[in-house]
Amino acid sequence: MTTFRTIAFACGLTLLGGAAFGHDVKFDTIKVSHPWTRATPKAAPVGAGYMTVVNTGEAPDRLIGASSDSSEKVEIHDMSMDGGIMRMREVEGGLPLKANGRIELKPGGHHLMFIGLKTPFEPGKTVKVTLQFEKAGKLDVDFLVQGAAAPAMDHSTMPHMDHSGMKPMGQ
Ligand SMILES: [Cu+2]
Repeated sequence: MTTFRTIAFACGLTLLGGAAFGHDVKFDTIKVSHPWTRATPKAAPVGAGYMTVVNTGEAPDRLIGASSDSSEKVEIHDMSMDGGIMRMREVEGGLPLKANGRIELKPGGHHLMFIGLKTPFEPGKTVKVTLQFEKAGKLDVDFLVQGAAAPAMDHSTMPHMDHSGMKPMGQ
């Protein structure tokens, strides 16, 4: 599917610094560090999740999907600039994870997209997510909800970001 979306308002705001706190979840050959998400305004349709996934095994693996009771579905997204507008799309086939490699899901890049939120994400709470790996299988991870008033945007990493195509966060 090549569904380009312009609903970048939730995961397009590149508020960095969210990895300053967090926790690790170890599962056989997979370690997930600092899984976190951001608090969402009331009635927000989507949220974004971030984490670092480390493959400590000797064989490659692949993050092929995720699910959560918190939302109707969870997709793996990529984000890119297109003519000054930030767009994101679902990653086909998931994210490859090399042997002894890592993938980082972070603002402005790959992220989990929670679509159809059932309740807002509240600061200090956790969002339960089941990650699905091709070889390692399912891994339950609690994503910490960070306050929406996160540290300011770092334009040095995304100098050409244009917010004009985004909806406000409506806080
Ligand atoms: Cu997204």
